Amino acid sequence: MRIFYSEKHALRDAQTELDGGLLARPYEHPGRMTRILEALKARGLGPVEPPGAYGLDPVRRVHDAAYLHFLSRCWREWRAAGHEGEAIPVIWPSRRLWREIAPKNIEGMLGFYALAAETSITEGTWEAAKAAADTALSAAAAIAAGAPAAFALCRPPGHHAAADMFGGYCFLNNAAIAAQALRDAGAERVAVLDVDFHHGNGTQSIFYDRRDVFFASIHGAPEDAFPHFLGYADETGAGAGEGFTANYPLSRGTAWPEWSAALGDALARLKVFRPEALVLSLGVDAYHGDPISFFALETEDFQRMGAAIAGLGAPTALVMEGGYADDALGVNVVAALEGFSGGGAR
Ligand code: Q9C
Ligand code: ZN
Repeated sequence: MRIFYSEKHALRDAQTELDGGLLARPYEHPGRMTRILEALKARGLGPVEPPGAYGLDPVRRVHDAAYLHFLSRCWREWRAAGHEGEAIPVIWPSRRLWREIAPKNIEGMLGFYALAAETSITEGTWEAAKAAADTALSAAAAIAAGAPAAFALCRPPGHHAAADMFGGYCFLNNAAIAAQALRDAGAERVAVLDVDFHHGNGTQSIFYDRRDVFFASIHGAPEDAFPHFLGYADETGAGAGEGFTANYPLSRGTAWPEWSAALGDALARLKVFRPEALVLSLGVDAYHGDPISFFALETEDFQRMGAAIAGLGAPTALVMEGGYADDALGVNVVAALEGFSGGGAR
């Protein structure tokens, strides 16, 4: 399987994540990629190639121009305002504090475009986020050109990022950008299947009223899990998109039997949809050892997962999302890729 990877991910190297009232070392850090690369190499997977440069046009197909302008300027403006730490939002346009007017002040803008406070913006964040989008776009281009599958090994992740919101460690929605690029390359129907432990709220919201992109997500129930406010089973799409979103919220301790039943249902829905291309939002934080999640999948389950998804028979762009059990990241990603490719080191 072709694998795309950019070293520019390392430009996203936040030193702080607001976690439990402390400014702690972020769970989402550059070492995640190192672990995965080592495991790919050990199993002879690849080749690992640098991504192409696609520019911002395909990113603008998904994200608002004003939001991209904010992301590109945030760090400079934060520093120009005299702040010494990383840029962290502290106020939001919440339920009874809302006008549809973007503020000019950087603290106001941070809250306007943030969905959560754990994700600080830092000097290299924008460059790294663009490289991640290029990586996902390269995987999309590979399958559009006829490859059965391609893997975008990218960070920062993307599935929490909406058209105009960052948070949950995400800035640009790599999977959504890849899905839209596949539509623009001529695929009539594109499916996004999100197996990250967390609900893909950003991807869902981007495609919620569309019937040309089916979104399905298996995740920790929002009553208990981040992002807390979206991902209920009754979210099924709106308008023309009614019936083209499927959510599988699952409870604490969910292991392979219940998880795979949800996957089976999601795949049956996708089979009826007949996607011409699939984007897999591949997080491995459903692993039992993940420090911020509460499912109980084992490494072998990621192999089973990959094999089941390959059974759909659609050309697939696999896009890296979350996964924070550093020591198991490599084996879990390799298991998913080998399962998808039918086992063995291909
Ligand atoms: N105190 C992805 O997996 N909440 N994002 C962390 C720890 C944010 C996860 C809670 C989780 C975001 C791409
Ligand atoms: Zn996640």
